[in-house]
Amino acid sequence: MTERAYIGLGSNLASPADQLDQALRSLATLPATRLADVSSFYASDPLGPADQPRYVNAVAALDTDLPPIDLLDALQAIEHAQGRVRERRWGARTLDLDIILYGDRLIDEPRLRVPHYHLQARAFVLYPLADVAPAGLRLADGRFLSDLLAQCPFEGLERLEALSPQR
Ligand code: ROI
Repeated sequence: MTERAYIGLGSNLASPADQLDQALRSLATLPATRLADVSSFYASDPLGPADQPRYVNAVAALDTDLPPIDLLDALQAIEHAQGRVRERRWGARTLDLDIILYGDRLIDEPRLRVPHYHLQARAFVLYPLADVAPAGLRLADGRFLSDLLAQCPFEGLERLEALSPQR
């Protein structure tokens, strides 16, 4: 069955916006998957150690027949193909691809937790997600995206008009 999955993209090394563009091209060629929509790109202050560059973040909407773990494997392959390095926990990285939501499933497995952990505290996930999610989106755990947005200020975030994909 085809499911709508939302993927968070983040980078703060090696030309972050280019990393996201490359990742989006790869997402568009995943098997059994259609890249349905892409949010604006946002510059964001780092969560974690402050002595690292600002991030560029976005969210992509996929319509996919890949089961969640297969999708996770595919995302990790893209991260590795783009030479992902991560210097330390919560430190700088070339590319992060996270499954934020997968249909209306709740997943709690060692490798994968959906909805994504700490979603509610991360403006750099919530605001791009709101760009591509339907109005009134309700998460599998019952929370409404609109409520999470209302409780998470648009802080340290900057929409990158010029770099964002044409929508
Ligand atoms: N901070 C921001 N702003 N954006 C991210 O994508 C991001 N990813 C991370 C940590 C290190 C937690 N901080 C981040 O993994």
